[in-house]
Amino acid sequence: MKDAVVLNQEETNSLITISNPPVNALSHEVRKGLMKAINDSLEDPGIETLAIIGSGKFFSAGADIQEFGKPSQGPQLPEICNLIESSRKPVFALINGTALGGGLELALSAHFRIAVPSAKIGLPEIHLGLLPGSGGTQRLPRIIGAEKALEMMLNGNPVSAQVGLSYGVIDWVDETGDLTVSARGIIQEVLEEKQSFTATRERTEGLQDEGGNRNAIEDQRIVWGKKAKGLYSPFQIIDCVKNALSLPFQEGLQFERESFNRCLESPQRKGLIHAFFAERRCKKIHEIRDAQPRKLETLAVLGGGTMGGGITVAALDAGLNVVMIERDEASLDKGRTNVEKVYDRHISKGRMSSDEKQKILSRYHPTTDFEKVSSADMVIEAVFEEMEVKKDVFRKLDQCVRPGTVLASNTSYLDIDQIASTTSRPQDVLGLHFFSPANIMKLLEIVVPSRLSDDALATGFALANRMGKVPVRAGNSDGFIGNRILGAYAKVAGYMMEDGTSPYRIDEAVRDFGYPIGPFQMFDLAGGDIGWANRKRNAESRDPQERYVHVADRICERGWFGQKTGRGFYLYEENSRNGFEDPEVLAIIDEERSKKEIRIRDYDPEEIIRRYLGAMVNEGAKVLGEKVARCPSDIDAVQLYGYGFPRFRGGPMKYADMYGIDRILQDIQEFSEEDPFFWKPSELLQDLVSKGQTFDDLNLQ
Ligand code: 3H9
Repeated sequence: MKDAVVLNQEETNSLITISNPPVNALSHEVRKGLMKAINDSLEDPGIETLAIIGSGKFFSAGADIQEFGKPSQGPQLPEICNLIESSRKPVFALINGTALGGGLELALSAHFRIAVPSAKIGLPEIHLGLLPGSGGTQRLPRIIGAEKALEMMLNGNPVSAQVGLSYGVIDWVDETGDLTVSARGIIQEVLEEKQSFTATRERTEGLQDEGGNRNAIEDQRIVWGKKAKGLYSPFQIIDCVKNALSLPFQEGLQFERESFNRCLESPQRKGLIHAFFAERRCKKIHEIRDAQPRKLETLAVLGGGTMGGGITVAALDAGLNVVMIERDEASLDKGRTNVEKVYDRHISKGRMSSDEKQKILSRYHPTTDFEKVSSADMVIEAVFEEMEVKKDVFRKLDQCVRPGTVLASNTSYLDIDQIASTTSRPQDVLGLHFFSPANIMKLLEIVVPSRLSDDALATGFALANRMGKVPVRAGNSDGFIGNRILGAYAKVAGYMMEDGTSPYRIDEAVRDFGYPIGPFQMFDLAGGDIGWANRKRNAESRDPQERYVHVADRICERGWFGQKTGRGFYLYEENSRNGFEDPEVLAIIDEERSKKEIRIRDYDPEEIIRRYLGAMVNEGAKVLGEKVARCPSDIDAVQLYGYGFPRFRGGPMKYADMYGIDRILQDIQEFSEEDPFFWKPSELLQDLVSKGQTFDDLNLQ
């Protein structure tokens, strides 16, 4: 095994290289190596200076987040940072690329920082439910003041080397193209001029503007008071920075350590780190490991409606040529408008110039000529969600496209095998379920019918990658992963409403759990007519044992389809998305309850969540048992990126593990006494409980 830290003596300088691909995470091996290399260099009388650099494109992406939650092994990063800072020999951080989290904290404890122009520096711990825990909350404000330090820690986004230079975090940006050579010059100058160097803990530039610092703390408290939505670590960060301004360094450091440990133990940290790995795991698809994606330069999109327009923008933004095909000029005009208005909005917000828009649109080719599909490497059909309509389109495509063209259906529910069977090339046909607005929503379900070839599947994943989507492999089952699970918890929301709980209280409980909106707000946003049409379509095949709530139908019968008609479960003022409670809706619900002589039960928020999540997890386990999803964390990724599940809870399957899957099963068994048809416990869930396992045990490594 190669050493994780390599020490090279260059005349009187020790060059210490972190070499832990792919991102130089500060694992136990790296920490051990750093400690030894630094101590050796400090003890060596022939060494006058130390320089720390990363191998490859990263300085370091910070602590090894795989280690969190496992027993920790020394030396710890704070010790290493303290050792660097207290060195009598000047230490230089040579930031050769991205420096994040503990990586930047390592650099902050050095006496000088030299960065390449492409370097990015940041403190993203907040995204993992953590705070910079190696002195970052204490050192950074001493250099750049509370306002900018809080900005970096609370938005968690990295800044460029130039911005770092303007803040004073970076001392030099190397423009020569050879960081180690120019560093040698700088190190020499520091030595020759016998420049004094100050430990970061002794620096005071950032502490001068006491009033400004105090205001920054108070401002952020107000901002996060409004937007935290249950998040824990932002307030811990603010407290740490406040203490950096008022406490002696050692005490501030101690406070930071205790706060960091609290965050580390919190369920939010567990949920957020699970989400981080879930997002990456879903891209590792065993069956296409050796497959080559097909060529993908030109995409044809059939349909210029909301979905077709969004997909077109996503593809243009990914650098592809897009042929948009509509059946007549009027529809094509609407398609054009759907695409252009996205870029016009960017222009009006100052995010894009007209020239940039024109440049992007030069790759956009709207047409009514269906034959133009022959120029495409891939076709995505986004026409009306109706099996016969889709089948017709695929029959036509089969006649017109070149051999090897990948054919995708953007459908939310329909059977892709049936669609594929209308062509002579089922190996080229797959499902791509985009979420609206398709240019913004990150989730893409990639639906795999039985005869799909590996390279066509690899092309689907390659498209997702170019578009910056989170792709989740889904089996070909009604509603795939996401809409199938949605079907279950939407039903339970309806049951609770009919049982006696106001839809507005249900929405409130779901929001308090961490969702941006509740289920009834979501129905109004999506448009009640779509679900209504679906229910009517499925009416005949519905099992008579299934409980059916008529309230949504009664609302739709009045033409109240949600936001777009100004009325649904909520009442909307003109051009407003904020709905008000509607007494007439409550009256409709009451009437339905009386018809069925329902014994009224007003569930409290805890009970609402028990039922809502119970239904979600049970259906998730069924989806898993039927192999529609590969592993539990794929289901989590779907819910996180497509349905607004609160990220800090990690996703429904992670939530179930943390809540206890035995408790989930008990809940389901309790509810099944009222409605055994709906609350049938998943076999897989029962199996896991009986074996004492968790969903996490089923996650692919
Ligand atoms: C911290 O530092 C705490 C300290 O304040 C206090 C400590 C006491 N550890 O994303 P990619 C893996 S908290 C372990 O696909 P990209 C990742 O899983 C940490 N592994 O590439 C993937 O593995 P695989 C603060 C990590 O180029 C591979 O590297 N730091 C870590 O699109 C490539 O990743 C952060 O929060 C890690 N820290 O993006 C940074 N980072 O190939 C989190 C990555 O097996 N990381 N991996 O799937 C990121 O934001 C992005 O990964 C990064 C690279 C921008 C670095």
